[in-house]
Amino acid sequence: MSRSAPLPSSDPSADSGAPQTPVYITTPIYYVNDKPHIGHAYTTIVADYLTRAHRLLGRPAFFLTGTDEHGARIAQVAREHGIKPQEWCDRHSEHFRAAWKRLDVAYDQFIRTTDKRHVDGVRRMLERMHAATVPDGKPVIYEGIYTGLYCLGCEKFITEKELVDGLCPSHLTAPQKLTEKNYFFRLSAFLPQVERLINENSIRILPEERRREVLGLFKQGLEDFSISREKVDWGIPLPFDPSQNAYVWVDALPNYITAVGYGDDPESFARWWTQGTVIHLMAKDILKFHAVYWPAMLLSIGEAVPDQIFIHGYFTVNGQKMSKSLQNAIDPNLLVDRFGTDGTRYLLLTQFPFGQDGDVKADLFIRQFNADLANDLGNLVSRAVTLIERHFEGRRPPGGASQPIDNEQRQQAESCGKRFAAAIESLAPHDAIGAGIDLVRAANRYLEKTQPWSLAKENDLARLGTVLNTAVESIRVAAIILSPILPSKSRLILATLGFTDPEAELNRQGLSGWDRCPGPFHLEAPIFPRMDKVALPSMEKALMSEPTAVAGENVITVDQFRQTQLCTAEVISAEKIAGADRLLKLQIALGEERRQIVAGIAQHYKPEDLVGRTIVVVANLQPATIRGIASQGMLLAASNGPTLRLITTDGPIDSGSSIG
Ligand code: ME8
Repeated sequence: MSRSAPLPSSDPSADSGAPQTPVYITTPIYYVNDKPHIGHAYTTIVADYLTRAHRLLGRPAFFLTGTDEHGARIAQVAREHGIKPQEWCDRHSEHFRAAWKRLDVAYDQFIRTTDKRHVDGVRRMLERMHAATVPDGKPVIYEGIYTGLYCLGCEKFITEKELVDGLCPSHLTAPQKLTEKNYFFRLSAFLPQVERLINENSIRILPEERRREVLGLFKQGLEDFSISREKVDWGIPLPFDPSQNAYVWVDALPNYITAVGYGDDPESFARWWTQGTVIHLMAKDILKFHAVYWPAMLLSIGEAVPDQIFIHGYFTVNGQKMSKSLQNAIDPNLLVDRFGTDGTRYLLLTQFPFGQDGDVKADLFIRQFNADLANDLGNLVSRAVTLIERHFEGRRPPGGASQPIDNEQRQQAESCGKRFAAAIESLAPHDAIGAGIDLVRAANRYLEKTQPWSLAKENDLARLGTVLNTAVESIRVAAIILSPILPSKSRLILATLGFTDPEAELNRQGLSGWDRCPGPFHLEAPIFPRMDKVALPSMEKALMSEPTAVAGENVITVDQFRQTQLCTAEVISAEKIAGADRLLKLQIALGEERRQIVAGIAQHYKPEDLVGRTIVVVANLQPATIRGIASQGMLLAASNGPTLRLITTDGPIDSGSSIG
């Protein structure tokens, strides 16, 4: 196999073999009072994408996600459901893990704030904070009385000014008035240092408008914050006063350090936290906690602050915030049912540039899936590989003389590789994915211009071989740089190009030193089969986690449909039911089994017309009693106003045959 170096990295150290700084990538830990929606999925897939991309560029990476499980709100939700908070957390944390599994999210660790290791780590941090003093000798933690308005939904105190008509604007609920003894964190003592670190980009906040927003907070003034709660019993007791539990944010933020060994694994902690490049990803809702409180907490215990905080945009659906109460949260599992794992990852990450807000129009998903994945990428692979199979028996075509257009296409592949690497460095996943798709489109244009179909007709096999070799090399590079977003389809494409161990190919680390496509080339089935436009007025309705049932618009998944067992049945006898002029009582056979059903078809069919006919019934319906008569199933009929017609088969078939 010949070696080539088609993808020089933008980072020279990748090629020199010098060790690279490890990257530590985190998502927020999600509250377990909700099920995962595409907002959570977005942050998590971006983190997964960046982790895979950094590894591809030869850099060690660690990816952390998890769930935030303590606090008054979780305790309240569990109480409302009549179960213990821990049981609630176990169940709901699992929803997140299950969703990430379906989305092929390969985290290195899934942390739960109820993990013993995390609890021990938080107590360790609080002990150190409690023992610490600020430069003028005052303690970092002090006791005080807090009176304020507390929003359970936000798990934070809110001011009168923030209320709209007396309600929290995010949750539309009235806050509680709380007065209690609390411990406070002397934030004021750390503000100048945190502001300086942000100003000099030691803590880099991206995008720029978010950095300005945070710097604006320092100007408005920020107050010391309370770190404990007296009346909340679902939390971590303060080591220096067990009558109080840690405030949920003081418990949640340190997950980033407890996960990598704060206080119990110095080697791992130094590698990922102290010496690594720490990148926190999140949306704007929790910026203040991460950009101000968290660095101040870390400074108070003498630990390193995060390097980068990236604030991505907010998904809205038809202009509205996604929320449980509005029933407009799109369930990522339903997207996977429809578009597959890689398709969903691609659609979510390409909705809008990383950092910008965006309104999701799920109705456009099918169009984009077909355009980018089925047409551009899928067709490119199938065109090139099919021609190689047809004209070179699937073997790698012999190389011929290159023309300028071939060299241009090779350069295109090289520059897309560089663009990918540069986009990853500058935290622009949207552009990094764009580099892969642009290469695919360039390769399609190259085929349009070089017309391999005509070359085949003219039997110009030398030129045909050069064109196809050039095309498959571009496909190879595109598959590599798209692999962080399309993990399994990229491997499938590499296998189609003849790589026997695509996984090993992608695990080489670093973009140089790749093998050319070895062949044999073989396309088993389309990489991304085109998706039919489903006959739905609104795709969005179909994707909501709790769909509102609107006749004709309600949608179920294939799996849900399969839960309904339909089968053929033969009508053995039929009779009217006295006093019920719409009902007939039927005795039916489902293979060997006999059943009785009651059907509302008396005004459309005479009993004698039904005997001997094959009908379709729902066989796994819970038995019901209708007008005092047992009914063990339901027959299917089509109706339209006054007309009703039985559903039947278009030829003879045994009763009890399954329908699907
Ligand atoms: O805030 N669009 O958890 P959370 C995009 N437990 N991203 C969205 C989104 C949307 N509409 N909605 C949510 C918490 N997200 C705390 C975090 S961290 C120490 C503690 C994503 O379940 C986005 O990443 O409310 C946002 O920051 C996060 O979910 C909030 O998740």
